[in-house]
Amino acid sequence: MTKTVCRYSAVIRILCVLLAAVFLSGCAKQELDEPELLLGFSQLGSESAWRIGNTRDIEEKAEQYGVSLMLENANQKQENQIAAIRRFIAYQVDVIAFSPIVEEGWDNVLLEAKDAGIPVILVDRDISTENEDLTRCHIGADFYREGVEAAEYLIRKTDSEGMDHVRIVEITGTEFSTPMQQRQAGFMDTIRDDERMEVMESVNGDFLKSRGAECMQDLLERYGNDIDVVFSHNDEMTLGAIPEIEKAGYRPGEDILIISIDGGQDAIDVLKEGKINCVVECTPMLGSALMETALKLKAGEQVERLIHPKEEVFSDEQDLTKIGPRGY
Ligand code: GYE
Repeated sequence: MTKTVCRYSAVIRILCVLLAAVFLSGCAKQELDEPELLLGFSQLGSESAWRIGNTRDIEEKAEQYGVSLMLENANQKQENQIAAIRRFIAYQVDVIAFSPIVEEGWDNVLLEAKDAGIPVILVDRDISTENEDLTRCHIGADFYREGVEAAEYLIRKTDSEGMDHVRIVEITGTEFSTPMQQRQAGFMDTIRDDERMEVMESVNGDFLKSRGAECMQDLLERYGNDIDVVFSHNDEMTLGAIPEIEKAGYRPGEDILIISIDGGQDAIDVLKEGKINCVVECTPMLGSALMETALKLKAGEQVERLIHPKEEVFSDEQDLTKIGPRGY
């Protein structure tokens, strides 16, 4: 009888040990599976190949870095972005990132994030605020430099073609956005002292292909043969404008010089065909820098205040066969 009890208790002890082992290994697994970081990201929309490439890159890099991503697309509306940031705060994400569609109007919601102790990263575009503490870091291109590069290309081209009067039309991006303001400022500041340059008109194309086409149609109707150069703030609007130039009987890249910004695959293909003269690169591949910065913030480490990716200029001055696939 005693022997049987002993044997039972030994079996029970072994079972308990096994159960504990299973339970503990379950816990350890759960710990491993739990993401290190929950990141809320508000994307501003999907207006261009650049934006779509940017969203895809952020999704892919989140996966690679083991970051759990809550992604919301604001469909070009600031109020949607503000609502998304409020949802991220309510959800108590570890870090918030967003690409602000315009520069003004963020202070209130960012104060709420600050009060909740959630660090905020600006991706791509910047904001305008008196209170620098509302965000921790900005990861995005140097848009002013892009405008300067576009103008410097034009000055070199003007020299090499021996043009003495250059009449320019500018198709700008979304009003009050950082790239629109900075690209324009960089371009204007660089051509200002060059007496050959005349900007006949700046029109707003909102970074959209359809608007680029409409703007170009209208500009051609009003200025026709007088247009020497189109400076367009992104590839999408450029790709909308080119067929309109052809329909009006001009050769883009020859009769009218075309300068664009972004460097997506479609625009690079058209550059290779000779219908665009220069594309200043603006890379949408900001995902790795975003994940690394967010992980550092979660770990309580210091981060750089401003991170500019390295970018190039592609133009008819180079051997274009060397440009590799763009990935967006
Ligand atoms: O150039 C344009 C896009 O903010 C840099 O937004 C970005 C701009 C980009 O839609 O294509």
